[in-house]
Amino acid sequence: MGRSVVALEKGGDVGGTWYWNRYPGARCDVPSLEYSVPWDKELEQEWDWSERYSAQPEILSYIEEIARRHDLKRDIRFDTTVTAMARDNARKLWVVETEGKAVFEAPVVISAAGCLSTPNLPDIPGIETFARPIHHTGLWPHEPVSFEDKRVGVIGTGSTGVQASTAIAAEAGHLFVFQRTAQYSLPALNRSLTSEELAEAKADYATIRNHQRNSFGAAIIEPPKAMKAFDDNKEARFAEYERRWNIGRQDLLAAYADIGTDEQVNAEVSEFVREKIRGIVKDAETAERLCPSANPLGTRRIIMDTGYFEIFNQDNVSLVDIREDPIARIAETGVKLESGRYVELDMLVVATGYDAVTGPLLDMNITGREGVELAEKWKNGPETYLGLMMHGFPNLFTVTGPQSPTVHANVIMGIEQHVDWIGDCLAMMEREGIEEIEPEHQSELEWAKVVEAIGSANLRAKDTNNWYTGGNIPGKPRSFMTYQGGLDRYRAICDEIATNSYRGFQLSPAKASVEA
Ligand code: N01
Repeated sequence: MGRSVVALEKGGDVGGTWYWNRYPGARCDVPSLEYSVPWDKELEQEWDWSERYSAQPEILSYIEEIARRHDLKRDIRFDTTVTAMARDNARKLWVVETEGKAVFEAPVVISAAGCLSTPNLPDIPGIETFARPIHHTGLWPHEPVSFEDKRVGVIGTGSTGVQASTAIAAEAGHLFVFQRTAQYSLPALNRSLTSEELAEAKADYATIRNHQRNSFGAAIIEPPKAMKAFDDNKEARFAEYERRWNIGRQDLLAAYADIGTDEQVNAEVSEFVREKIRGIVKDAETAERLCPSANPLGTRRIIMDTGYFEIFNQDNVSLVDIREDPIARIAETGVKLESGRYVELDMLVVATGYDAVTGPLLDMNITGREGVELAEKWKNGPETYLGLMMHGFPNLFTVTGPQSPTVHANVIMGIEQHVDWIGDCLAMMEREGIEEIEPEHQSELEWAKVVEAIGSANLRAKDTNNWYTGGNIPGKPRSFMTYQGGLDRYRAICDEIATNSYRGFQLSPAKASVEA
């Protein structure tokens, strides 16, 4: 677009989530052929993904290659953390302060700070006294970490804890998995990609992209059977669950459209998954503890694993059920449970997730027009229009912001939609002589109703103890932080609003153009 741009990046290099998350076993749970940028047709043809689900090092080198091909690093200031940002009303500029570095000024700021990038460091009594190595998965060291002959504890059994535990179990002297809530996980069935598969995708990438852009989750997944689950007979239903379990994607969740909305249907599929766990884990007591029951299947981000439940058949792996026997405190050399049991550890891995979606924005201490603080505006939960902009914060755009689809769709395709929309908006502003754009407050209230209506219709609304609602962070207000209506529908809404003269936004002409 011929703009002058500077990108401020907290990390020491490109990669974002794939720069920080170097923990063992870190892998994408979206198929590699779909988890790639759709806008570089040469790279699409030249890059050969090695596995069905790529591991972190391969994705990081892919991102490195994008930066190299497009000479992106010259515009990025690495190791630059934004500490505060305020709108200077008089000069119509954002003034962006950074830790120990320069102050930057820009009429427009686009936050691409991510939605899972502010690590949640758990407030477990005594955690600061642990005197042996301790690593949060999202802040993993760049140097190799050896688990050999070590007693390693992993706290957390979300997507990250499951991946890390599976990899650490292969090396550690003994692994202790501290589980507070048992979770559903489906087999990823990861494997090498064949040259035929790569060739087939490359021959018709347009079809893959077209499907991604026009589908709910930007994912290639089998559509649900065209009937309510209980209108199908039991034998056919279980055959369908079994078939989808064996695909190695998230297809099981979509076997019937009412799995996400009908409690009884969901209960049947949840039990199907529990039976699978019981079939894998040999010790019946351990299997039962691993069986999720606190929430319906799919209300939390589904986990895709590569042999997770199987590790509990190894002699060097123990499950520590901290729902039944909670952690009392962490001491210098291990974890003390309320029962008095002491688990001595050489290393602690903290896989406790993120202050998701709003955390990265609030971390930047943003003050809008007339001194309004974002933290104050969002004290009861995020208020946005389309998850793209906030009233009172002119010319501040957010990518994968709260109340946008975020991780409910392949995030690369979600980012593409946001960036294209923002790019078109900036082009419109230039063309029309608009100096500032911001949504009306009323538009935010109406968007919140849309987000809530869709969210309430899903069983997810019944499970508020996870990052989708802010329930994973003590004291964080609970709200529907994501738009759950699908990327295809979301795209149509955003496009319609742009086509209708950016309905719901205030557009302020530049002074010069007013005078003209
Ligand atoms: O975090 P989580 P994550 N004491 O919040 C436990 C994406 N992702 O990093 O359930 C003890 O899901 C907590 O327990 P509970 C993906 O979108 C993608 O695993 O609250 N335990 C839970 O078990 C995912 O959803 C990939 O009872 C505590 C765990 O920590 C998102 O990132 C890979 C605790 C946190 O689970 C976040 O996943 C990895 C405490 N004080 C992640 N506090 C891909 O493959 C928290 N826990 C692309």
